[in-house]
Amino acid sequence: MENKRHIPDFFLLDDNSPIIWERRKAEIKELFQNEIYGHFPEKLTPSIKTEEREINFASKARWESVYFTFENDKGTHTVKTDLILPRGKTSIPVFLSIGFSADVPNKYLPIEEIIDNGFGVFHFCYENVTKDNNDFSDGLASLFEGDFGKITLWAYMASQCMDYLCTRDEVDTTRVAIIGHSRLGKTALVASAFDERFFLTCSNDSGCLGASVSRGKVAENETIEAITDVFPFWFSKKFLKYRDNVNSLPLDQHMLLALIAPRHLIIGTAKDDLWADNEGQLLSCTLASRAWELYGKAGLINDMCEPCAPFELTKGTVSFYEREGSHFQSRTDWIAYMKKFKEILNEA
Ligand code: GTR
Repeated sequence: MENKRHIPDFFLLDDNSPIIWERRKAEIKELFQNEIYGHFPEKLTPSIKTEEREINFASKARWESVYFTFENDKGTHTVKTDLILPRGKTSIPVFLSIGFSADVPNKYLPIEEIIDNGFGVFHFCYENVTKDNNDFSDGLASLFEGDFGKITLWAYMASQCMDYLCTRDEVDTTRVAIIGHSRLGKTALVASAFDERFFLTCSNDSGCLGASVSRGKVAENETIEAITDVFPFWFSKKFLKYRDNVNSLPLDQHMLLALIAPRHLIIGTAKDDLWADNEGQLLSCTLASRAWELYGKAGLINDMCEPCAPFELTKGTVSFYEREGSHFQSRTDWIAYMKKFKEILNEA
């Protein structure tokens, strides 16, 4: 796909050596934290309590609520999460789901279907971490000082969940997929960019400041100005200086995707979701693919059409797809993600 939006070359590599790329990656992580999302707070070690739930999906699964209690000299905060694992299985690949609802299942999370496909689910509701508003005295935010946005805190929790999964013998911790929709699709990307333990990243309809490039938006697309009008607290305070000056950003969103290389990445989009700028998300995948090539892998292979046929994920380690319909994390999306996850597992 042609770089019609003239996105500058933020890779800035003298040559294609992986060592130079690793060094540049560290700089890019700094830039994302300094300029857009804010800094990840210090890592706390939570105390964990688990509670077995009676409902067990027709005895096919074990459901435990897992409570993470974080504590430091500023206070304490507990986050409830839910772990549902197919019963009697070992080496279970798991979806770590960052969700809008604490309910299990919920409209975005068809637990039984996921279990039936052989996957476990570890789920947390983002507002159990910290509320989706400007109040930084709430939840986990109250334990830390510094300039971080709420997306960073939700991503911080995802890493904590990964730590916990590593303590579970039934889980294949080398096969954990992180998934989120919309603002939580942005969060899934940030979490995976900063935590290389995620094997697969499924970012659903993430759009502006998620998978889509920030430059070259048209009237129907969400811009930095529009998003920071309503959700300034998702980002660092420093980010506001780019509101009407997108071209001065020292990077663009494809570099966030590039940080996920050489791992598996799926960018899911919905045809009617003009706000999310699907062309900008496809361009992002195209430009980011250079990072996969640095590891000797194909990133996006888009040999179908642009965008690809509905319900078909493109081949390659970076998969893009555009389904019919509007902004939603639908069963159609889940089916596509699970199919791809299985394909990857079978290749290994
Ligand atoms: C919109 C926001 C989008 C997207 C969405 C959501 O209003 O502007 O960037 O994240 O919310 O999270 O539902």
